[in-house]
Amino acid sequence: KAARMKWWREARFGMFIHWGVYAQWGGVYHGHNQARGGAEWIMNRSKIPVAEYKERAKSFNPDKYDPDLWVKLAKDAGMKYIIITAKHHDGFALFNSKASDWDITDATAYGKDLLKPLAEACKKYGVKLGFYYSQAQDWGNAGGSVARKEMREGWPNPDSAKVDAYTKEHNGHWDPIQETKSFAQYIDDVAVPQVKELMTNYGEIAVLWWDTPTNMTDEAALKLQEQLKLQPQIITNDRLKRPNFPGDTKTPEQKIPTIAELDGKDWETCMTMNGSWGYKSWDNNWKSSETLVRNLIDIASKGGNYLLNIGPGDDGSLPQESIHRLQQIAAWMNRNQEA
Ligand code: FUL
Repeated sequence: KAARMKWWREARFGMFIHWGVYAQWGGVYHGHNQARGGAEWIMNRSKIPVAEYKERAKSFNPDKYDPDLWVKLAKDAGMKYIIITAKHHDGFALFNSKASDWDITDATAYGKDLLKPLAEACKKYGVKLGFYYSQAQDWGNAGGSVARKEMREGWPNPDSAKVDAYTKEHNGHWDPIQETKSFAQYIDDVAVPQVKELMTNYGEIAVLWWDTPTNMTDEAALKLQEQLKLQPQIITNDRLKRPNFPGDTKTPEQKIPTIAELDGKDWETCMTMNGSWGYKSWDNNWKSSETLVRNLIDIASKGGNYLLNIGPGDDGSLPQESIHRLQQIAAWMNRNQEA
Protein backbone atom coordinates (compact mmCIF):
# COMPACT_ATOMS: atom_id res chain seq x y z
CA LYS A 1 0.00 0.00 0.00
CA ALA A 2 2.77 2.47 0.87
CA ALA A 3 4.17 2.20 -2.67
CA ARG A 4 0.72 2.70 -4.16
CA MET A 5 0.05 5.74 -1.94
CA LYS A 6 3.43 7.40 -2.46
CA TRP A 7 2.50 9.94 -5.16
CA TRP A 8 -0.78 10.75 -3.40
CA ARG A 9 0.91 11.42 -0.07
CA GLU A 10 3.28 13.84 -1.76
CA ALA A 11 0.66 15.49 -3.96
CA ARG A 12 -0.98 17.82 -1.40
CA PHE A 13 -3.12 19.58 -3.99
CA GLY A 14 -5.63 18.44 -6.60
CA MET A 15 -8.45 19.82 -8.73
CA PHE A 16 -12.03 18.60 -8.39
CA ILE A 17 -14.29 19.19 -11.39
CA HIS A 18 -18.08 18.99 -11.07
CA TRP A 19 -19.45 19.12 -14.57
CA GLY A 20 -22.55 17.75 -16.18
CA VAL A 21 -25.84 18.77 -17.75
CA TYR A 22 -26.92 20.29 -14.40
CA ALA A 23 -24.73 23.22 -15.49
CA GLN A 24 -27.54 24.07 -17.93
CA TRP A 25 -29.84 24.91 -15.03
CA GLY A 26 -27.23 26.89 -13.08
CA GLY A 27 -29.26 26.51 -9.88
CA VAL A 28 -32.47 27.98 -11.36
CA TYR A 29 -35.70 26.11 -12.11
CA HIS A 30 -38.69 27.84 -13.71
CA GLY A 31 -37.27 31.20 -12.70
CA HIS A 32 -36.78 30.18 -9.06
CA ASN A 33 -33.43 29.89 -7.37
CA GLN A 34 -32.84 26.50 -5.82
CA ALA A 35 -33.44 26.78 -2.07
CA ARG A 36 -30.50 24.76 -0.74
CA GLY A 37 -27.56 22.60 -1.69
CA GLY A 38 -25.16 22.45 -4.61
CA ALA A 39 -26.46 23.22 -8.09
CA GLU A 40 -25.60 19.64 -9.14
CA TRP A 41 -28.53 18.58 -6.91
CA ILE A 42 -31.19 20.62 -8.71
CA MET A 43 -32.89 17.64 -10.34
CA ASN A 44 -33.58 16.16 -6.90
CA ARG A 45 -34.12 19.40 -4.96
CA SER A 46 -36.66 20.74 -7.44
CA LYS A 47 -37.96 17.24 -8.32
CA ILE A 48 -37.56 17.85 -12.03
CA PRO A 49 -39.35 15.12 -14.01
CA VAL A 50 -36.85 12.81 -15.74
CA ALA A 51 -38.27 13.54 -19.20
CA GLU A 52 -38.01 17.31 -18.70
CA TYR A 53 -34.42 17.07 -17.45
CA LYS A 54 -33.42 14.85 -20.37
CA GLU A 55 -35.22 17.05 -22.88
CA ARG A 56 -33.09 20.01 -21.87
CA ALA A 57 -29.92 17.90 -22.00
CA LYS A 58 -30.46 17.42 -25.74
CA SER A 59 -29.20 20.96 -26.31
CA PHE A 60 -26.08 20.50 -24.14
CA ASN A 61 -23.30 21.66 -26.45
CA PRO A 62 -20.11 22.78 -24.65
CA ASP A 63 -18.34 24.33 -27.62
CA LYS A 64 -15.98 26.27 -25.33
CA TYR A 65 -14.70 23.09 -23.68
CA ASP A 66 -10.91 23.43 -23.48
CA PRO A 67 -9.41 20.61 -21.41
CA ASP A 68 -5.91 21.80 -22.26
CA LEU A 69 -6.65 25.08 -20.46
CA TRP A 70 -8.20 23.28 -17.46
CA VAL A 71 -5.19 21.04 -16.98
CA LYS A 72 -2.73 23.89 -17.51
CA LEU A 73 -4.50 26.02 -14.90
CA ALA A 74 -4.31 23.09 -12.48
CA LYS A 75 -0.68 22.36 -13.25
CA ASP A 76 0.39 25.99 -12.87
CA ALA A 77 -1.44 26.21 -9.53
CA GLY A 78 0.67 23.29 -8.27
CA MET A 79 -2.09 20.70 -8.47
CA LYS A 80 -0.84 17.17 -9.08
CA TYR A 81 -4.10 15.43 -9.93
CA ILE A 82 -7.58 16.06 -11.28
CA ILE A 83 -10.79 14.28 -10.33
CA ILE A 84 -13.77 14.81 -12.62
CA THR A 85 -17.38 13.71 -12.18
CA ALA A 86 -17.62 10.95 -14.78
CA LYS A 87 -21.19 10.49 -13.54
CA HIS A 88 -22.85 12.49 -10.78
CA HIS A 89 -26.16 11.77 -9.02
CA ASP A 90 -28.26 12.77 -12.02
CA GLY A 91 -26.84 9.66 -13.68
CA PHE A 92 -25.59 11.46 -16.78
CA ALA A 93 -22.34 9.96 -18.10
CA LEU A 94 -19.81 12.44 -19.48
CA PHE A 95 -18.33 9.59 -21.47
CA ASN A 96 -19.41 7.32 -24.28
CA SER A 97 -21.13 4.49 -22.44
CA LYS A 98 -22.59 1.40 -24.02
CA ALA A 99 -24.39 0.61 -20.77
CA SER A 100 -26.81 3.56 -20.90
CA ASP A 101 -28.29 6.01 -23.40
CA TRP A 102 -28.18 8.65 -20.69
CA ASP A 103 -24.70 9.68 -21.75
CA ILE A 104 -22.92 12.41 -23.68
CA THR A 105 -22.98 10.56 -27.01
CA ASP A 106 -26.64 9.47 -27.07
CA ALA A 107 -28.40 12.18 -25.09
CA THR A 108 -26.85 15.46 -26.23
CA ALA A 109 -26.26 17.59 -29.32
CA TYR A 110 -22.52 17.56 -28.58
CA GLY A 111 -22.23 13.82 -28.99
CA LYS A 112 -18.52 13.39 -28.24
CA ASP A 113 -16.83 11.76 -25.25
CA LEU A 114 -15.73 14.49 -22.81
CA LEU A 115 -13.26 12.41 -20.82
CA LYS A 116 -10.97 11.27 -23.64
CA PRO A 117 -9.60 14.78 -24.45
CA LEU A 118 -9.20 15.46 -20.73
CA ALA A 119 -7.22 12.23 -20.33
CA GLU A 120 -5.00 13.32 -23.23
CA ALA A 121 -4.39 16.77 -21.75
CA CYS A 122 -3.54 15.22 -18.37
CA LYS A 123 -1.02 12.96 -20.07
CA LYS A 124 0.50 15.90 -21.92
CA TYR A 125 1.05 17.92 -18.72
CA GLY A 126 1.93 15.02 -16.45
CA VAL A 127 -1.11 15.52 -14.20
CA LYS A 128 -2.81 12.42 -12.82
CA LEU A 129 -6.45 11.76 -13.67
CA GLY A 130 -9.13 10.30 -11.44
CA PHE A 131 -12.86 9.75 -11.78
CA TYR A 132 -15.69 10.59 -9.43
CA TYR A 133 -18.50 8.06 -9.88
CA SER A 134 -21.87 8.15 -8.12
CA GLN A 135 -22.37 4.42 -7.78
CA ALA A 136 -25.62 4.05 -5.85
CA GLN A 137 -27.41 7.33 -6.20
CA ASP A 138 -28.66 7.72 -9.76
CA TRP A 139 -31.80 9.70 -10.59
CA GLY A 140 -31.70 9.33 -14.37
CA ASN A 141 -31.10 5.59 -14.81
CA ALA A 142 -33.98 3.37 -13.66
CA GLY A 143 -33.29 1.50 -10.43
CA GLY A 144 -30.80 4.02 -9.06
CA SER A 145 -31.25 4.97 -5.43
CA VAL A 146 -31.96 8.37 -3.92
CA ALA A 147 -30.73 9.93 -0.70
CA ARG A 148 -34.17 10.92 0.61
CA LYS A 149 -34.95 14.61 0.43
CA GLU A 150 -38.68 14.63 0.17
CA MET A 151 -39.45 18.31 -0.20
CA ARG A 152 -39.65 19.93 -3.58
CA GLU A 153 -37.60 23.02 -2.85
CA GLY A 154 -37.38 26.41 -4.48
CA TRP A 155 -40.37 25.99 -6.74
CA PRO A 156 -43.62 26.95 -5.10
CA ASN A 157 -46.20 25.33 -7.31
CA PRO A 158 -49.70 23.93 -6.70
CA ASP A 159 -48.34 20.51 -7.68
CA SER A 160 -45.60 20.48 -5.07
CA ALA A 161 -47.67 18.92 -2.27
CA LYS A 162 -48.55 16.04 -4.60
CA VAL A 163 -44.92 15.58 -5.63
CA ASP A 164 -43.81 15.58 -1.98
CA ALA A 165 -46.42 12.98 -1.04
CA TYR A 166 -45.37 10.77 -3.95
CA THR A 167 -41.69 11.09 -3.04
CA LYS A 168 -42.43 10.12 0.54
CA GLU A 169 -44.18 6.94 -0.55
CA HIS A 170 -41.54 5.98 -3.09
CA ASN A 171 -38.23 5.88 -1.24
CA GLY A 172 -37.26 9.36 -2.31
CA HIS A 173 -38.05 8.77 -6.01
CA TRP A 174 -40.28 11.40 -7.58
CA ASP A 175 -40.84 10.03 -11.06
CA PRO A 176 -42.41 6.61 -11.80
CA ILE A 177 -39.77 5.89 -14.45
CA GLN A 178 -37.10 5.81 -11.73
CA GLU A 179 -38.62 2.65 -10.27
CA THR A 180 -39.01 0.58 -13.42
CA LYS A 181 -35.94 -1.49 -12.44
CA SER A 182 -34.61 -2.85 -9.15
CA PHE A 183 -31.44 -1.49 -7.55
CA ALA A 184 -29.68 -4.81 -8.20
CA GLN A 185 -30.59 -4.59 -11.90
CA TYR A 186 -29.29 -1.04 -12.06
CA ILE A 187 -25.99 -2.15 -10.51
CA ASP A 188 -25.61 -5.01 -13.02
CA ASP A 189 -26.85 -3.15 -16.10
CA VAL A 190 -25.36 0.30 -15.56
CA ALA A 191 -22.96 0.84 -12.66
CA VAL A 192 -20.74 -2.23 -13.03
CA PRO A 193 -20.34 -1.98 -16.83
CA GLN A 194 -19.76 1.78 -16.63
CA VAL A 195 -17.01 1.44 -14.03
CA LYS A 196 -15.48 -1.19 -16.25
CA GLU A 197 -15.60 1.24 -19.19
CA LEU A 198 -13.92 3.91 -17.07
CA MET A 199 -11.22 1.47 -16.01
CA THR A 200 -10.61 0.36 -19.61
CA ASN A 201 -10.94 3.24 -22.07
CA TYR A 202 -8.96 6.17 -20.61
CA GLY A 203 -5.45 4.93 -19.89
CA GLU A 204 -4.07 4.94 -16.37
CA ILE A 205 -6.61 6.09 -13.77
CA ALA A 206 -5.12 7.33 -10.51
CA VAL A 207 -8.23 7.55 -8.30
CA LEU A 208 -11.78 6.22 -8.17
CA TRP A 209 -13.75 8.68 -6.04
CA TRP A 210 -16.96 6.90 -5.02
CA ASP A 211 -20.04 8.82 -3.88
CA THR A 212 -22.52 8.29 -2.08
CA PRO A 213 -22.56 5.18 0.13
CA THR A 214 -26.27 5.54 1.03
CA ASN A 215 -28.37 2.46 0.15
CA MET A 216 -25.38 0.41 -1.02
CA THR A 217 -25.33 -3.35 -0.47
CA ASP A 218 -22.27 -5.52 0.16
CA GLU A 219 -23.03 -7.44 -3.01
CA ALA A 220 -23.01 -4.30 -5.13
CA ALA A 221 -19.86 -2.97 -3.46
CA LEU A 222 -18.00 -6.21 -4.14
CA LYS A 223 -19.00 -6.22 -7.81
CA LEU A 224 -17.88 -2.63 -8.26
CA GLN A 225 -14.62 -3.15 -6.41
CA GLU A 226 -13.85 -6.11 -8.64
CA GLN A 227 -13.67 -3.79 -11.68
CA LEU A 228 -10.81 -1.85 -10.09
CA LYS A 229 -8.48 -4.80 -10.57
CA LEU A 230 -8.11 -3.47 -14.12
CA GLN A 231 -6.12 -0.58 -12.58
CA PRO A 232 -3.99 -2.22 -9.86
CA GLN A 233 -2.37 1.07 -8.80
CA ILE A 234 -5.69 2.86 -8.25
CA ILE A 235 -6.50 4.68 -5.01
CA THR A 236 -10.06 4.78 -3.70
CA ASN A 237 -11.90 6.85 -1.11
CA ASP A 238 -14.15 5.81 1.76
CA ARG A 239 -17.52 6.40 0.09
CA LEU A 240 -18.19 3.04 -1.57
CA LYS A 241 -20.09 1.53 1.34
CA ARG A 242 -19.88 2.21 5.05
CA PRO A 243 -18.48 1.03 7.34
CA ASN A 244 -16.96 -2.12 5.88
CA PHE A 245 -15.37 -0.72 2.70
CA PRO A 246 -13.00 1.94 4.09
CA GLY A 247 -10.94 2.37 0.89
CA ASP A 248 -7.62 4.22 1.08
CA THR A 249 -8.57 7.79 1.93
CA LYS A 250 -10.95 9.70 4.17
CA THR A 251 -12.98 12.51 2.62
CA PRO A 252 -13.81 15.42 4.93
CA GLU A 253 -16.14 17.67 2.96
CA GLN A 254 -15.96 21.46 3.16
CA LYS A 255 -13.93 21.28 6.36
CA ILE A 256 -10.36 20.95 7.56
CA PRO A 257 -9.87 18.56 10.47
CA THR A 258 -8.31 19.88 13.65
CA ILE A 259 -5.09 18.25 14.83
CA ALA A 260 -7.08 16.45 17.52
CA GLU A 261 -9.29 14.90 14.85
CA LEU A 262 -6.40 13.33 12.90
CA ASP A 263 -6.20 9.55 13.33
CA GLY A 264 -3.23 8.56 11.17
CA LYS A 265 -5.34 7.66 8.15
CA ASP A 266 -4.80 9.32 4.77
CA TRP A 267 -7.26 12.15 4.20
CA GLU A 268 -8.29 14.67 1.61
CA THR A 269 -10.42 17.74 2.22
CA CYS A 270 -12.62 18.57 -0.76
CA MET A 271 -13.92 22.13 -0.98
CA THR A 272 -15.76 24.54 -3.21
CA MET A 273 -14.49 28.03 -4.18
CA ASN A 274 -17.99 29.50 -3.73
CA GLY A 275 -20.83 27.53 -2.10
CA SER A 276 -21.65 25.07 -4.88
CA TRP A 277 -19.93 22.13 -6.57
CA GLY A 278 -21.81 22.40 -9.85
CA TYR A 279 -22.03 25.74 -11.70
CA LYS A 280 -24.54 28.02 -9.93
CA SER A 281 -25.21 31.24 -11.80
CA TRP A 282 -26.19 33.29 -8.76
CA ASP A 283 -23.68 32.12 -6.13
CA ASN A 284 -21.20 34.95 -5.58
CA ASN A 285 -19.96 33.76 -2.24
CA TRP A 286 -16.37 33.32 -3.43
CA LYS A 287 -13.56 32.60 -0.98
CA SER A 288 -10.58 34.89 -1.41
CA SER A 289 -7.37 33.57 -2.97
CA GLU A 290 -5.71 34.27 0.35
CA THR A 291 -8.20 31.99 2.14
CA LEU A 292 -7.58 29.25 -0.42
CA VAL A 293 -3.80 29.47 -0.01
CA ARG A 294 -4.15 29.47 3.80
CA ASN A 295 -6.38 26.40 3.58
CA LEU A 296 -3.78 24.63 1.46
CA ILE A 297 -1.03 25.47 3.96
CA ASP A 298 -3.18 24.36 6.90
CA ILE A 299 -4.03 21.06 5.19
CA ALA A 300 -0.49 20.37 3.96
CA SER A 301 0.92 21.09 7.43
CA LYS A 302 -1.42 18.45 8.87
CA GLY A 303 -0.48 15.86 6.24
CA GLY A 304 -3.65 15.97 4.16
CA ASN A 305 -4.51 16.76 0.56
CA TYR A 306 -6.65 19.65 -0.69
CA LEU A 307 -9.08 18.86 -3.49
CA LEU A 308 -10.30 22.24 -4.70
CA ASN A 309 -13.36 22.38 -6.94
CA ILE A 310 -14.29 24.17 -10.14
CA GLY A 311 -17.76 24.07 -11.72
CA PRO A 312 -17.61 24.77 -15.47
CA GLY A 313 -20.66 26.21 -17.22
CA ASP A 314 -22.76 24.40 -19.80
CA ASP A 315 -20.71 25.87 -22.66
CA GLY A 316 -17.54 24.45 -21.09
CA SER A 317 -16.17 27.80 -19.98
CA LEU A 318 -14.88 28.30 -16.43
CA PRO A 319 -16.20 31.06 -14.17
CA GLN A 320 -13.78 34.01 -14.37
CA GLU A 321 -13.65 33.99 -10.56
CA SER A 322 -12.26 30.44 -10.59
CA ILE A 323 -9.68 31.18 -13.28
CA HIS A 324 -8.56 34.26 -11.36
CA ARG A 325 -8.15 32.34 -8.11
CA LEU A 326 -6.20 29.52 -9.76
CA GLN A 327 -3.89 32.08 -11.33
CA GLN A 328 -3.34 33.83 -8.02
CA ILE A 329 -2.50 30.53 -6.36
CA ALA A 330 -0.05 29.87 -9.24
CA ALA A 331 1.59 33.24 -8.63
CA TRP A 332 1.94 32.43 -4.93
CA MET A 333 3.47 29.05 -5.81
CA ASN A 334 5.98 30.74 -8.11
CA ARG A 335 7.04 33.25 -5.49
CA ASN A 336 7.63 30.47 -2.99
CA GLN A 337 9.38 27.94 -5.15
CA GLU A 338 12.82 26.83 -4.06
CA ALA A 339 15.55 28.23 -6.30
C1 FUL B 1 -21.45 14.97 -1.96
C2 FUL B 1 -22.36 15.09 -3.17
O1 FUL B 1 -23.69 14.85 -2.83
C3 FUL B 1 -22.13 16.50 -3.67
O2 FUL B 1 -22.99 16.81 -4.75
C4 FUL B 1 -20.68 16.65 -4.07
O3 FUL B 1 -20.39 15.80 -5.16
C5 FUL B 1 -19.76 16.30 -2.90
C6 FUL B 1 -18.30 16.31 -3.25
O4 FUL B 1 -20.09 15.03 -2.39
O5 FUL B 1 -21.66 13.85 -1.24
